[in-house]
Amino acid sequence: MTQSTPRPSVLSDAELTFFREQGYLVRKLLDDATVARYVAAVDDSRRERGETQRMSNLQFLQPGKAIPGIQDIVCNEGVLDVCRGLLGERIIVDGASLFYGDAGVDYRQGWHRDVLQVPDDQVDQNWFSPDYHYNYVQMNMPLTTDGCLWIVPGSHRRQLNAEERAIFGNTEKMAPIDAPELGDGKQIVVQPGEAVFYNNYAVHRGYGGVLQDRRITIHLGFHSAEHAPTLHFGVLDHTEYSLEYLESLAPCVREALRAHLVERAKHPEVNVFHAYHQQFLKKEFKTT
Ligand SMILES: O=C(O)CCC(=O)C(=O)O
Repeated sequence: MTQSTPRPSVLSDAELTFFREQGYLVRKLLDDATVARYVAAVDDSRRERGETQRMSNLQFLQPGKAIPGIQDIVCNEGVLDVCRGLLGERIIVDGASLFYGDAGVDYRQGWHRDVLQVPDDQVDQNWFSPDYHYNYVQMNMPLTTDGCLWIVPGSHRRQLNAEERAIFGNTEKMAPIDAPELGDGKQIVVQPGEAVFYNNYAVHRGYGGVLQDRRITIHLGFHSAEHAPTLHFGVLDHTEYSLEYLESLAPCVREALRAHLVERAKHPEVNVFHAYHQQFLKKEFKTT
C-alpha cells in the first residue's frame, strides 16, 4: 500500500493518548461566521423543500437529499487535520448526515455500539480490545448547543462490563431504550463549532429527552486509506454517485467523493457491510 509522507500532527501526545484511551476528543473548529452560514443553509434547504418533519436524519451527500450549502464541511482542513492525527494520512469521507430536531422533540436511543447492521454471528469480540486497529472515526459538529451525545469512555477497548451486559442482554449491539442508566455514561455537551470526534465502537447513544432547544448537528464518518478498512467503512451510498451528480458539486466535495469511490473500488470486501448498512438505515432510522 502506498504510504504518503506524514505531516506534523495538530494533536498533542496528550490528546492522542486521551482519544486512544477514552475514545473521544473535543476540538473547536468552526468560527461563528461559518456556523451561521451552515445554519442559514440548513434553514434555506428546509424552506425550499417544504420540509415539515420536526426530526430528521438527512443524508446530505446523496443526490436528491443534498444540502449544497453544508457539503463543504467534508473539505474543512481543521476537521481533516484532526482526522489525520487520529487515523493517518489520506482521509476518506464515509458518512454524512444532518441530525435535525426541533425544540420539543423527544430524542432517545438505547446505548449501543455501531455494529447494529452486522449479523450477530459476524460480530468479532476482538473489535473491542486495546490491540484492534480501528481505522474509523465519527464526528459530530454541532451548529447549536448540543448535549445529545453520551459515551462510556474507554468502552471501545474492552468487552461489555457487568453493568452493560445486564442491559444489553445477549447481544453486543443495543440495549433497550428504557434500560436503566449506566453509571459510567458521560454526557458530552458541545457548543456550536466545537466538534466531538469519537470511536463509534464505544458504548454510546443519542439522548436528549425532550429537546429544550433546536438541535442542528452535522455528523460525519472518516477512514484513512493508509490502513485496512473496518467493517464500518462503506456508509455512503456510492452507487448513487453518477458523473452528472459529481459534476454538480463544488470542486472540493467532488474530489472528496471521487476519492471515496476510488477507495471503495479497492475494497470490494466492504460491500457486504454496505448492503447491511443500507438495509439497516432504511429499516431502523426513518432517514430522509
Ligand atoms: O445523536 C447522536 O449524536 C448519536 C448518534 C449515534 O449514536 C450514532 O450515530 O451511532
